[in-house]
Amino acid sequence: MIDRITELREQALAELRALGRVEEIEPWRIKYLGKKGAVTSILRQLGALPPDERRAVGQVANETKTLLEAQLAQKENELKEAARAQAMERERIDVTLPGRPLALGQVHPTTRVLREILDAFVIMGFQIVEGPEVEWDYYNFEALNIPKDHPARDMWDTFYVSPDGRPGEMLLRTHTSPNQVRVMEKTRPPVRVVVPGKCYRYEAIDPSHESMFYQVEGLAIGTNITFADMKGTLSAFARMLFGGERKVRFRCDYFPFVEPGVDMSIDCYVCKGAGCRLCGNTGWLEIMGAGMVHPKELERVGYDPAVYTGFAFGLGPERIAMLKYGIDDIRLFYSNDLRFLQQFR
Ligand code: FA5
Repeated sequence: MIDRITELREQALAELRALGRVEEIEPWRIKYLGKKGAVTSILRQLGALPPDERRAVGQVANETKTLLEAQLAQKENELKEAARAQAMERERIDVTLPGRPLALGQVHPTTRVLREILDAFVIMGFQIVEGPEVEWDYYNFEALNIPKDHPARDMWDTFYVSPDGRPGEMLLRTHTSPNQVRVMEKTRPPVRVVVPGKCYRYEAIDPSHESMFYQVEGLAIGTNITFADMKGTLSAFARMLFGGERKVRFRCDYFPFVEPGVDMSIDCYVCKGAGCRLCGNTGWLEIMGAGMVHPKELERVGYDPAVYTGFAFGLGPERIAMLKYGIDDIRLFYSNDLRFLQQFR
């Protein structure tokens, strides 16, 4: 019997030594020390032995049990420690490795120029306000002296939305000019505002025309505001954006909501007016439409045209950006080509 126990002990110890993972411990314990384990069943059989043999066998069996329990505890600790060390090794961080560079975004060229434009007018005392992109026909056309049959509607054709019961009366605004009316309806003079925002047109898209583009509208109303004030303000703006030596030119133009109306150009800063590719050999670059606010528009919002006068202007930031950065195709702005966008850091 004692030989059997000794053999069993050696077998159990050999198997225990061979264990390599914490999860293998429990099956081993059940096999030898569990309720129905090999050592436990020997201890159970002790009662059936003759008394003199029972003492000697009992001592060996109990010693074996104690030894195996102690060895089990030690092995369990060793395996747990090894598992912890392995986990640490797996999760080790090499703090000397160089970091992965983060991809930094940058401001879109339109936003960049938009900010420059707005800054220039804010310096001159204008406030920035915004208006809706989805607009009533009334504000986009009617209130700007463009009734339903007016030919100007052809050059400002747009996308219509049809709210219930009012088809054809709501549209995507074709310019920021509706905000002249919206601002005047809400405030009393003096008014000095610039209104940036997106505009939409049913456009044959080409290198200088998009169907979605930005505009900045400007409006100044007060007493004694003259055409000379408009020229002075817009010239100062052009020089802030394009350099102090810029010459400016105002030519007659027609917009139904101003009288007189003008288009404003700067002398071409590439050829200094001599004529080149950028200015189409004219020596001039057109940058905005402007004019003195039409008395009928003032009357419509309850401003007395005998007391109040003012000027308005509208310009396209993409076109300004094209001039500033030598961009030859407006379609590049919104085609999401990173090779283009990443040049504006
Ligand atoms: C207007 O939209 C007038 N509301 C401007 C104005 C305001 C005149 C106040 C007088 C007083 P125009 O259609 O010319 O005018 O557009 C003004 C500017 O918007 C253009 O000079 C151009 O820079 C930009 N623009 C117009 N159409 C497009 C287009 N399809 N794509 C890109 N930019 C455009």
